[in-house]
Amino acid sequence: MRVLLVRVSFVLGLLAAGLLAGCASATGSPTVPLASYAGILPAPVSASQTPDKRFDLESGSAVYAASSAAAPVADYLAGLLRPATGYAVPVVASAPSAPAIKLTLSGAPTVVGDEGYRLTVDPSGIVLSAQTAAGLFEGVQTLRQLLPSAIESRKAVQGAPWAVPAGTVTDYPRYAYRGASLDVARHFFDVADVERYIDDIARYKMDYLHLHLTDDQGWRIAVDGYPALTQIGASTEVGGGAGGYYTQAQYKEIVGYAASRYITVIPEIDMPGHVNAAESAYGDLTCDGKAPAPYAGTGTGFSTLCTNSPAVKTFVSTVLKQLAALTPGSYIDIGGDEAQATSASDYARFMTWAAAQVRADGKTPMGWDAITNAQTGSGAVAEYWETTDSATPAFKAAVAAGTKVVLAPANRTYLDQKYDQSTVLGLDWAGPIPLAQAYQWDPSTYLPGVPSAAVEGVEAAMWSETLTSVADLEYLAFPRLTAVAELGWSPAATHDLGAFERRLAAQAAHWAEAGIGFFRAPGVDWPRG
Ligand code: NGO
Repeated sequence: MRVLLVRVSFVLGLLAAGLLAGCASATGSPTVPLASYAGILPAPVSASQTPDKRFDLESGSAVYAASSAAAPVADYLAGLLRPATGYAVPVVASAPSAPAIKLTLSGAPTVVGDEGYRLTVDPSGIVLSAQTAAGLFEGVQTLRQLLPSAIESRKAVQGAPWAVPAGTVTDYPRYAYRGASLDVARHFFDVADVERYIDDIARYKMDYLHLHLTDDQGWRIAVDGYPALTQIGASTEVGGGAGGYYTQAQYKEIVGYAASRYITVIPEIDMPGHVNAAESAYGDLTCDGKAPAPYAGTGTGFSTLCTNSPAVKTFVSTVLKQLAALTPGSYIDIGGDEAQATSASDYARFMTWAAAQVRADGKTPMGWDAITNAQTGSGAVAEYWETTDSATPAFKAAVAAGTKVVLAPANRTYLDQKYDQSTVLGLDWAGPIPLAQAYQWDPSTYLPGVPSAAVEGVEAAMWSETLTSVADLEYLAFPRLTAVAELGWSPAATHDLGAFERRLAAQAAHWAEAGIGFFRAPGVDWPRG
């Protein structure tokens, strides 16, 4: 009963927010409210809703994969629809007689590109078209937002009619890089936790997961030939907990799971600083040859690899080669932040060498903005995390020479920062970061002296000094993750804080059904619940 009341009060709240219109069942009794195209988040390029018409998903409805390339996304969609509806939702390879949801790789306009889609809903059926399976997947995320929020329940619910309002969406991303990072080093998150976070970011059409795999407090990936990295280097975390690591098989599972959501995993091995965990396992990575004790504090900037030593070169090239082999995507991240314990000249020489190793392994180097003090080559990606918008001359020069930029300004996109002074979780060195601050900026003009053409996209960073569970991650991510996702996906012309806040109000009922806890940020007319 309590659950029911909560659900009804959410619905009432959404009605109050003007984002849902009531609809009636075939018997005329008021039932589940109809979603609105105005609630789609991130805002689509264009959407138009047809009044008074809808498609009803019924017990006989199928998902029709018009080609084998569309089949994996059709399976994924059917998997989303089955639990709550309790319907069989078969995936079929030829046109069914009953109204269906058709997924096709033909007929989408060229403008949708590699990741966009067109969605057409009318009473006789739904057609989702794209040029790639990734585009279909992004369209499915839109479709799921147009269903009643009860579709998110993992148990069968009386949500019928499962109505989708009629209309058309044509949509594609503003930026190629729409990332979220996750620090599994300060606190370890197991495979299931990471997969849950992958699903969280997939909802909002993000396409990169940057995994911060190593830091002073923990080394989280097994490396053949260096067993102590996991035996000793993975044995703790902030606060002294048990830590943990991924075997290479588990890491591959994460990469595969992300790929099934059209998300590319970028592994980060942070160096030449942030290396105490590696050094606690192998003392010859330090210049004095002595292994330091494992570290469970939250300090930064105190450790460094002995950058000129042959043992370090052998170690780093081995690690990078194995990671490259585990990585289907093009980027390998070599960190490079806060190397205060490394001299500037050692830093430049070593990071130039490390970037060349990545290239030799057939990948593109990526790192924090300080890597622009090294020569990382054209097409390398520097991630800007500073709290000011004045990039260094070295950064601007690197961009002029072909370095690409991912924007993750700490005072905008760092999800680990508190929302306000009363937030219990999180750090506040770059914050607090209220929702509007996360949303109100334009990546294309953010850095004076950096042309918009150099900006590959944005990233929402989740550092885990204070975070130990998925619930912690979700509380800090929702809703600010969606602000970064919208900056990455939606056309600049749709940027509007008030409209964004109204879109968020429409998402909240979905989060509640999916068990995603969130911060009720001021400014949003959150449904009661
Ligand atoms: C900084 C630092 C990280 C911290 C994080 C906490 C970067 C790139 N280096 O961001 O080690 O975890 O802040 O907010």
